[in-house]
Amino acid sequence: MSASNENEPEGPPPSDESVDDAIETRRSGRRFFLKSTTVLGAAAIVGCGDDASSGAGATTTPSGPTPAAHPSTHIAPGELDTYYGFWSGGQSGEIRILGVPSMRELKRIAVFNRDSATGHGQTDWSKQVLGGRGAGDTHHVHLSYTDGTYDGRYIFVNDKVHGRLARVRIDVMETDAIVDIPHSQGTHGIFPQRHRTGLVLCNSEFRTPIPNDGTNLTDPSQYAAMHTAIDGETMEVKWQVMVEGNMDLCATDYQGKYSFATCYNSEGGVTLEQMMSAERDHLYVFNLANIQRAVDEGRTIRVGRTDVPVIDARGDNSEFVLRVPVPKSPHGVNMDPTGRYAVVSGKLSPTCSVIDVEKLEDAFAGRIQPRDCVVAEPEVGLGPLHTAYDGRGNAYTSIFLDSIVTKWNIAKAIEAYGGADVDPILDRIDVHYQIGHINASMSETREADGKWLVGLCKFSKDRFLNVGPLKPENDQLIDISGDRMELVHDGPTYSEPHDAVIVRADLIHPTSIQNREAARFRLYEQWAQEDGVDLMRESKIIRKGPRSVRVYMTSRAPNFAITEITVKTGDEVQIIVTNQDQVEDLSHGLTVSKHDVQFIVNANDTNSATFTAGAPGVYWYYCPWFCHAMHLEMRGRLIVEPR
Ligand code: K7E
Ligand code: CUA
Repeated sequence: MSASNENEPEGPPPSDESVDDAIETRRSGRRFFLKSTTVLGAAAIVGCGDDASSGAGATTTPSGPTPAAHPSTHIAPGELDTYYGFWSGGQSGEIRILGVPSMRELKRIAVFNRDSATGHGQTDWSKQVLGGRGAGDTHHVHLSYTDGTYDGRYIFVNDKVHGRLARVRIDVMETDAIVDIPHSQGTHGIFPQRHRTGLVLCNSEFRTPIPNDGTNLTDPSQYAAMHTAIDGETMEVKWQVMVEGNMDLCATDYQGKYSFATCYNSEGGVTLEQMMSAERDHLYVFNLANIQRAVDEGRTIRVGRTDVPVIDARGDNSEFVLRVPVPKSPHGVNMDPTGRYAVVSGKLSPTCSVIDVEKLEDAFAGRIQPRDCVVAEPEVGLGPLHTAYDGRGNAYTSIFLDSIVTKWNIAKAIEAYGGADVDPILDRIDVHYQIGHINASMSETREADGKWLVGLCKFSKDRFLNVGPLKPENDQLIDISGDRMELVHDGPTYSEPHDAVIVRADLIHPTSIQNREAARFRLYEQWAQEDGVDLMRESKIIRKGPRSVRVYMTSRAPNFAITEITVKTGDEVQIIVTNQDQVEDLSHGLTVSKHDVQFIVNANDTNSATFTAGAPGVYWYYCPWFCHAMHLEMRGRLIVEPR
């Protein structure tokens, strides 16, 4: 926390206006739905644009300074942000790194996408892990933990398109492993364990026939979904628990005893009407010790052609899964920093449900009813989705339909649920517009520090220059260090960043040049050993067969060690480039004209791609990254002879 002290906001002058008055001001300025029991259907979403005309910026900060002048977000040229923000890149299939509080985008990490700049999706290694697939949809980015806080080792992220989990190494900020999750469609919520780098739990959002091999095509009552455990160290699928309902968001506790999944379709419906029909759905609580014991004892089934042990936990509560009834179509589940409370957001109910984790043991033992684990259910607004924390006992819930963030106090909510006459709602602020995820600095750790909150708004409408039918999303930064929330920055972003985590900068320590520890280096070393080549020093053209050529080539600014490569048309050509430069920020790369080959080779790095030599002719290959005054001259000729 000391890392951000120099950035302590001076804050606005205290207002005479009480918080209640301020809330009233905001209510009068716009539609206020809180006490309404009407639950809007999905169609209502499109009707929410009228907020724009209410001059929301003015009504939400009646006494605050203008955002541009707010001292706390300004990072002067040459100064560094105090937090890393790790953003999911949504349908781009990538991860983005932002500096917080400046909200400057620092980097994109290609994960499930093909990236023309780095060559991810086109280099030999990335093609292998991606299996030829270039579509990805990342929603949830979470870092590995030790003892309840980030340990700076890995980033985990889901892919909803193909049902995958990827891991990024933080030391070099590159994708390290991608795992296909068996029997899973729409892998959505994921969460790593927080006591150590143990399991990463992954939810299937879609129910499917299991196995989905064509034997059941017409009977949805037999569909099921999987809660899957992947070992965060080995990236192996350890076990799966099969449940009847679909699963949305995921969370873990701080002790390593439980994982959680919201289930919005307890009806088992396949149409919108069917999925929305029940008043109550569930929070699934998975008992990890009981599951592991059953796996160890072989009380599992095999499904389809995989070796993964599966526990069939469909139907009633059991030692494996407890179903805590919560209203209605719940979405987010977020554990508070004390580790005591899991907050489930109602989505189609204006409430959040607070689950006391300490009561779960009694519920699993049948001493209390599952519903008795709910200790508060505050009304927070219409369409609550996700909740973040400030480490001071307060929760911040994103309210999609109302386009607000509601700040509420957990202890007061519990008192109110017990009958006391207290209002747990502390503050509300307009956001622009239709907020999805929300996260606060260190909110998903024991070290939640209550400085910054980001609200990831799905629509920006009028907040930025019009750039056509697809407008940016709006990632808004809110100062939560005081009693009142202050909106301090609008951050346009591309392609739906569903979720983000904000991590103290002192916890993240990437290298400046490649350390050659990632899994892909074993591949290059294996090839070099086969060919008797010293990867770091030697350059060599080797004909491997009648139709295949392998090239080892080093680079050092501004030269490739080989400037002429002669092959025959139709040859399969593999070029392995090793960058001998050990200079920070000095990247080279390789582009082969007209052959769809382009990849980066960072300082002290190796990378490779394989392609088929085209029609006879001369093709320049060149370094695509500006590396030297003679960068444009850093090139050579691929000479393709007729066969
Ligand atoms: Cu709420 Cu995919 Cu986390 Cu989007 S999910 S908002
Ligand atoms: Cu090397 Cu440009």
